[in-house]
Amino acid sequence: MKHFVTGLIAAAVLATGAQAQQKIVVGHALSPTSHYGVGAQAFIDTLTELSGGTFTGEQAPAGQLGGERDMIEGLQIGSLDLVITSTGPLGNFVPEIFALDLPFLFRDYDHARAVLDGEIGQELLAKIGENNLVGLAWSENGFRHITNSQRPVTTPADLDGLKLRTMENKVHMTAFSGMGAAPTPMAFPELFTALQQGVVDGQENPVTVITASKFWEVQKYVSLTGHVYSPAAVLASPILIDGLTEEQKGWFMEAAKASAAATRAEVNRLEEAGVALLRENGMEVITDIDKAPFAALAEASYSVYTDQYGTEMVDRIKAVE
Ligand code: EAX
Repeated sequence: MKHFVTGLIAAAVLATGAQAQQKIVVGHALSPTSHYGVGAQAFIDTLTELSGGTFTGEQAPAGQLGGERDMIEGLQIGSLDLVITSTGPLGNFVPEIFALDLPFLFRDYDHARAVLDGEIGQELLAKIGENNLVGLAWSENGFRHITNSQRPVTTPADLDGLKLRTMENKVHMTAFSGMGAAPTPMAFPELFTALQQGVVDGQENPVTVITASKFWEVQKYVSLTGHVYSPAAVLASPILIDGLTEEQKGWFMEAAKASAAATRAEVNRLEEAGVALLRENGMEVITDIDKAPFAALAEASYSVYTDQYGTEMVDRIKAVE
């Protein structure tokens, strides 16, 4: 609530001047220099520019305002304006989104981006809009890989008994149970300490997050399993958006697109440079992985989505060139 109220007071005070001004708070889980940080700044800069300074903004990075689930709830009650979040907890609010979390569904970055930038992406943003949230744009986290402190993981058998932090997402948890790990769902802000203290042995995240969070300080091995593509969404509070004029809504849409583009560019950069960075920081990177046995065991998680919605969306996603 604090930021919303602060925003209102700032707007009221400044309304007595030449032009009302409103500061938008953009929450995310990672560091200000991460791919989300870059995207948050692009949002703020674009919005400020398009609005001629009527709107300004600031980042609330590193889970300052809670985990991704907490921040999404913040949007719904209007205590937070904008969030850049993985889809990890989003399916708990908009179950159709679980389709995007299915393992080994997206072939590569081009495929994922084509799906999200096309008809399917638009449909899913609209679904978000039916659940007391506003989906402004699809941004990106990246293909996820497994890290751990115990042993090199090259086959599913190596996951046996490994306590692995997953996102609070039942598709992911079912997938990792199927692959033989012991999934432990946890909000991201708790993860570094949990790894440090050995509460969990491992976790899975894209190179972007592993580098932004310096997981090499607490993890030895990274296996490039690329087991699931992790989209991110630029979400806004409906309470904020409903109060805007059509012109202002357009600025927010444009700013969200600029944010997603900046984040994707940073994902591209880190996909190029990231593995060397992991090695430089002492991680053992296992690149030669046969994905087929992981995929076969993770298949069970598809029913979390298809039992409710059938296979149509999955087939449509696969068919996108
Ligand atoms: O959105 O929770 C997670 O592992 C996410 O990938 C991370 O917070 C970035």
